[in-house]
Amino acid sequence: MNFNISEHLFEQAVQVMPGGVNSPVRAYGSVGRTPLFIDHAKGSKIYDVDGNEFIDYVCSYGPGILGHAREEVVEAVQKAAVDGLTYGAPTRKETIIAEMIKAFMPSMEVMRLVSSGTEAVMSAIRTARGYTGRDKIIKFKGCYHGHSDGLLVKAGSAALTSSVPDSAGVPAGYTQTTLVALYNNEDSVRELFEENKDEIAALIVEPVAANMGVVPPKPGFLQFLRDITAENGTVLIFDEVITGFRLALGGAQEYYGIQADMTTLGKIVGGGMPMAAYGGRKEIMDHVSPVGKVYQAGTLSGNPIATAAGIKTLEILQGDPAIYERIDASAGKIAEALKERSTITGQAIQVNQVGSLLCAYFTDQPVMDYDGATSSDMNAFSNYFGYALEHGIYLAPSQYEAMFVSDAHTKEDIQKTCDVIKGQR
Ligand code: HOZ
Repeated sequence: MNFNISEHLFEQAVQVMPGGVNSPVRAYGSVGRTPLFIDHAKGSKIYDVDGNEFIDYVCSYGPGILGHAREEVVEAVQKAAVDGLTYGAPTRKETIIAEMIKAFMPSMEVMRLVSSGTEAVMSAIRTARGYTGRDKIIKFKGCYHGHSDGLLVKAGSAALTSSVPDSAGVPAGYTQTTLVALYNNEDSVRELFEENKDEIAALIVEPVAANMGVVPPKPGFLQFLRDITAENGTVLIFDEVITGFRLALGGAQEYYGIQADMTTLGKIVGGGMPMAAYGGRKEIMDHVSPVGKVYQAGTLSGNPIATAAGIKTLEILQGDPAIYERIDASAGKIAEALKERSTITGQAIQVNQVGSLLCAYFTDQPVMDYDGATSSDMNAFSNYFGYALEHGIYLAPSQYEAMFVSDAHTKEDIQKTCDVIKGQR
C-alpha cells in the first residue's frame, strides 16, 4: 500500500491549516503517521486519494450508522438542495424532525436544532444554569462534551490523546464552575454534591463514555445519577451525541431505561450533515429565548439540507428496527475476534463493547474509568492501528475513539475484519 498522494497533500495542507487538519484527531499524531486524504466513500468502504480501499470503522466518528452515501439519504439531500441551501427562516422539516426525535426520546419534550454537538452541549448547560439560577456543573473525567471553554476540563477525545485536557486559551475563571467527578464512581459524585449543596445547576454525562475509548456505565450508575440529581434539584443532562440513535432509536435512555432532564444529540441526527439538537423538559426549555431569557441562536440552525438528511436517516432506522440487532451482532463478532487475538498473540487486550460501539485497550486490567483507559499501552495501539490499516481496515487514529459498526458492513466485511484481527490474512 502506498500513501504518496496523501503525503503530498498533507505537505500542502500543513501550510494553511494547523497540523494540516480541521480537527486534531485527524492529524494521526498519536499513531506516528500522516493522515490519509479521502477521495470518496460508499457503503462500508472508504477510499483514499492513492486508490486504497478500506473497510471503514470510523464512520465519520459516528454519523454513518447506515454506511456512506446511502441512496435514499443522498436523494433527500439532492432534492432539498434544489430548493435552496439555507433560508434563515423556519421550515416544515424542522418541526417534522423535532416531532420524530420527541417520539423516539420522549424526555425531549421541547428542543432546539443547532449545527454541532459542541453547540448543543454549550447551549444545554447555559439553559440548565438559566433554569436553576445556579452556576456550577459536574462533568466526568474522560468524558468529552465538545470544545466549549467550560467543558475542556479533564476531557476525552483528541484532548486526551494530545495530553492537554485543559486547553490553552481558556481563562481560569471559565472552568472554575466546572467540577470533575470520576466516571463509574458514585462516591466522587456524592462528595461534590455534599460540598456544593444547592449550587449545582447540571450534571452532564456520556451515558456510555465514548471519548476515552468505550466505557460502559456500571450497573446502577446511571440510576444513581438520576436519583442524586433529582434529590438536589440539579438538571441531569445525557450527552447522547454518540449514543443517540446508535444504541437504540431512543438512545442510551431507551437502552438503559433511564430518562434525563435534558439531552444533547449530534452525529446520526443529521444523517451525515452538520446538525445537532438539545432539548428536554418543557419547563426547562421554556427558559430559552425568545420564550425565556437564555440566549441561543444560529443562522444555519435547522438547515434545510441537514434536516432532510436527518429525517431520511431516522425514517430508515425507524422502518427497520432490526438494524440494531444486526449492527450489535457484527460488533460482537469483532469483539470476539479481538479477544481471540489476545489469546493467539499472548498480548493483553481488554475489549469493551456496548451495542455497535467497541474499543480494544492494550492492558491486562478491565477498563471502567479514565485511569483504566489511559493505562492502555500506546505503542501497542499504534502498532495495531498500523497493522490494521495496512490490511485494509480503517480505524480511528486514536486509542480514545470508538470503533463504529454500520448497517452497511456486510458479513464479508466483518469476516475479513475478524480474520485480519486474528492475523489470518
Ligand atoms: N468529535 C469526535 C469525538 N469523538 C471526534 C472527531 C473530532 O474531534 O474530529
